[in-house]
Amino acid sequence: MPTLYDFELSGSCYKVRLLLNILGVDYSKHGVDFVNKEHKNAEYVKLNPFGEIPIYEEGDLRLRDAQAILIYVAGKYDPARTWWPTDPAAQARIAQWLSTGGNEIMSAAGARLVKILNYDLNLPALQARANATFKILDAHLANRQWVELGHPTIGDIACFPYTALAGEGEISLEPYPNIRAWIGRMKQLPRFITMPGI
Ligand SMILES: N[C@@H](CCC(=O)N[C@@H](CS)C(=O)NCC(=O)O)C(=O)O
Repeated sequence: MPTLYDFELSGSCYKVRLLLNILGVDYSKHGVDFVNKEHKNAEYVKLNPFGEIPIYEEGDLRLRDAQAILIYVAGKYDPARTWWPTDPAAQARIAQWLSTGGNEIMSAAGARLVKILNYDLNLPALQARANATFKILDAHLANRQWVELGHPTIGDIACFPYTALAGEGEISLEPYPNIRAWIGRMKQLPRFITMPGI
């Protein structure tokens, strides 16, 4: 059975929990004491030299990075291949949003860490970068229901948590009606699960 190194309040771990639940995959959780920086201790860094959560283990496979994990889980556990289709152009379209979810949108995650765990980061810069990203995402969603392909994919899952949690970093989604509508659609997905703050 797969194991997810997990922290309940992590949006990056939640991305993986959400897809595993949607696809009905049985897995066990290995709790990481993120608040007390267990992810930086020597034992943990042997598993992920970047000192970050999540980590996903299945048999001999160990993966770090939520986006990589989404690709693996969707490729392996979604026989219909709707969440991560096999067509190269479809994969590349989705990968654009996997990258956005793991990069630009992480500015909102950083802002949230400042507000909820007192991280010493540049809050206004993070909020500004997140807002610039949300402006682009909102425009992209103006004539679409999902980030690509007209149906939900792992691109949506990668972008969802830290967008939906933006308020915890004091980033308002009020200016972004298309994002708010997309969040509403995400919450209606069959087998959707939530996390604190969403
Ligand atoms: N590229 C990684 C980044 C994940 C990430 O930033 N995780 C945060 C928690 S949500 C973390 O472990 N940060 C390390 C720290 O704050 O010390 C991914 O997308 O999975």
